Amino acid sequence: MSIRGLYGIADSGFPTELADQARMLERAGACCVQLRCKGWSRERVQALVQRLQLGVPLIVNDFGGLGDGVHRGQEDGPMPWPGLRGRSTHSLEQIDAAVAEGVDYVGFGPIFGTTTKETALSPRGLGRLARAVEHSPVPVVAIGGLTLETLGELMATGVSAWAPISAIHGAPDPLSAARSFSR
Ligand code: TZP
Ligand code: MG
Repeated sequence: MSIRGLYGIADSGFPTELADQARMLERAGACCVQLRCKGWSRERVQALVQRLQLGVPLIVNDFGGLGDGVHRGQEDGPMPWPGLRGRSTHSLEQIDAAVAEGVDYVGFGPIFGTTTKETALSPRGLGRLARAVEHSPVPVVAIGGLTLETLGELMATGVSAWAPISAIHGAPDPLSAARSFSR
């Protein structure tokens, strides 16, 4: 499995059922699907994971030991083992620290302004993303304010994958939007 192209995120902040979001992302060609269920208990996420049968790796935000992998932010504690492991990063120093703990990929962002996640961080921009891509020995997944309009510039940085949320789940036709991101 490689982290490449569309990194799908099913997000509980949107009204469509999480399982339907996840299946739609797989159908659109996402390389993997992350379940981002903010405020959910471990048991509730576990029940969702158990009834989801996807043909791509299922990565769970925050909780380890449920899906094929885990994604954690800077404040979410050490990486569980085994499985695919990803860490959100916002600087080259954080990339170095994530690589030292043995992650399989790093998230990097927010690239642009976002309203999906409350963050005090200023947008990193494409310049810093390009430096992160050059610096990182593991695949970089761009996140934050991504749109189809800026996908070309984003890809020009050489980034391995990208994780748009509202540009997919807030689109009039999410499947069509996801397919356009999946290349
Ligand atoms: N981490 C950094 S920005 C972000 C996360 C989870 C949210 C990205 O959502 P959107 O709607 O694509 O800006
Ligand atoms: Mg987290």
